[in-house]
Amino acid sequence: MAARAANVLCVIVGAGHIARADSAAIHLPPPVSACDGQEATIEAWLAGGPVHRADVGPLQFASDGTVVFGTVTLDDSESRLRAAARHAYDIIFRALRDTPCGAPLRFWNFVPRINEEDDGLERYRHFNIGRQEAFLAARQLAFAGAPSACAVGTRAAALTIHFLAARERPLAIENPRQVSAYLYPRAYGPRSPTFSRAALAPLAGQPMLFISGTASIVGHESRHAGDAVAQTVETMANIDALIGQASHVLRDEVRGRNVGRPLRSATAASAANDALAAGGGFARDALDFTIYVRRAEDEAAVRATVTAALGADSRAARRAIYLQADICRHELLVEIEAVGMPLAKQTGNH
Ligand code: 3EB
Repeated sequence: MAARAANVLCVIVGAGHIARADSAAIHLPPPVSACDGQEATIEAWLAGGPVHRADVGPLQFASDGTVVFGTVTLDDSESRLRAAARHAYDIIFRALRDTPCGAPLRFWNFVPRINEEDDGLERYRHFNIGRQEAFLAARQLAFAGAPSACAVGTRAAALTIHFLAARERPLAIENPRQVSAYLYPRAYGPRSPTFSRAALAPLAGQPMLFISGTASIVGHESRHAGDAVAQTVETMANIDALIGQASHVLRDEVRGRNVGRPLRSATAASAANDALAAGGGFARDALDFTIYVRRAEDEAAVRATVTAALGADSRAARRAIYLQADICRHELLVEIEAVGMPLAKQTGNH
């Protein structure tokens, strides 16, 4: 991390690793625990310029004027989770409306008791109802073009949502092996999840790829119930499909084939151009992976499988972080997300 403390948007780090307190950065405890018990830095986002804070009510908000990191925590024990999700996203979208960085890129959702039922419906499905309602009410893209996201369980008592937003809408990317989550059939809940499989956004002058929480799902069905290793292999196949699709979209962006999509812009095109001129395209080894494992006892086997897929000596394998968390479908044991720049030119922004 070469940036000065003043340019830190946010640091998510365990107790005992408290970062410098002399900046405007948001400091957050991790909403989920590391599998190895080492509460090292889980996430850190840097900005290109001086960061200012603009907290509103329960929302903490840090920005350099080109990118925003925000977080909101809402107790959902009194009100229902559906209402808490709706309220949290209402607050976020209202705050974004008042900044030049109104385009959400990436959401991280941490949901208490995610697989338990309230009133006969799984809490993740209640969450999906509140989230989609808020997107529609705020006229945010809830289907094609939605930001990327993950949603996992947390042992914390409160619903916690982190997000990044920027000036331009990201380019949304879907996975050819999977039905878009926003088009899932009703069997998975009354309202579909609101996220794209990945999002591509120009940040720091380069296209940054945000791969959403990805699991062992083909079409819309879970695969390999009960088998954490087979789920990991399937999930990595989904990640590879997304990386391929993202490189494809990047090339199309440069060739101007995305004209008419809401996402095209001069800066996005020029950032994509620079990346391709430098021989870029996305590749596993240029990404930072976070792996969520439901059962602590599966961690060693999941880690071995991910390490083999990434290459034992690879940068990506060395940098991967393993966290223990419940996943959004009870049969899913592993969820993986990844973020990074194209291969040729990378900067440490994570
Ligand atoms: C969310 O924001 C994303 O349905 O394929 C994680 C992993 C998530 C897999 C899927 C959804 C899926 O709801 C949660």
